[in-house]
Amino acid sequence: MKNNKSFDYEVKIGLFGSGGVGRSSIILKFTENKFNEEYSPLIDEQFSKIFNFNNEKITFLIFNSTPREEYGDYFPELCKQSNIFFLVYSITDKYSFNQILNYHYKRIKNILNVEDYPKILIGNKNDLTMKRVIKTKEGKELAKKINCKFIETSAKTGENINQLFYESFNLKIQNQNQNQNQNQNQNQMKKKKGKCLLM
Ligand SMILES: Nc1nc2c(ncn2[C@@H]2O[C@H](COP(=O)(O)OP(=O)(O)O)[C@@H](O)[C@H]2O)c(=O)[nH]1
Ligand SMILES: [Mg+2]
Repeated sequence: MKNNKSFDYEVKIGLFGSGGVGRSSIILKFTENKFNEEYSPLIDEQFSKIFNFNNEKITFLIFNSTPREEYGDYFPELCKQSNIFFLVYSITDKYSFNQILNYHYKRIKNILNVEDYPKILIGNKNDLTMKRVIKTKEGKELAKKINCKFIETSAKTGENINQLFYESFNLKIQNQNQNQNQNQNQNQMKKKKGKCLLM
């Protein structure tokens, strides 16, 4: 549903994943169409980008952080700021893949205190074919297990980067509609209950 602010839609995305999987690079590619070979593990990053899809103006607010002791734990704050969650691993790094289920997926769930939340599983560095250790099939299976879409990206070549953000917009709309339906159902239940009491 559209709102009355200066933008048509707003999608708030939080990126989660082990250090070095390419979260900053995905953001840089999407926001500036640039890629940097150097690794700079910056801490709190916030970006916004207005994007036009089919004449709809979408504002993406993007939050990124690596939880690190010395900078304090930004993870819970990041969860609360986000309404769409990107769970990112690198297809060249088994540890980062395992950490999605063992750490990121579960920790977000605990912080939000919900059964499920809107998320996309992302296997990044898809261009590094020779260094691949996580098969596409394994990514798909994990996505099924945690109930979300799966997409393989390359922040270097730009493969699937715009599609990823477009998917996040779709997910946001889906989620909004679901919440509205739930609210409507709850209101109808209340009305029905009210009627019963009058009889
Ligand atoms: N070949 C390749 N390298 C990538 C890709 N994404 C990130 N990198 C590199 O991996 C390193 C870590 O990326 P970065 O975005 O800083 O990771 P972050 O810690 O998750 O933010 C950097 O040297 C990037 O240049 C990718 O899709 N393909
Ligand atoms: Mg980074």
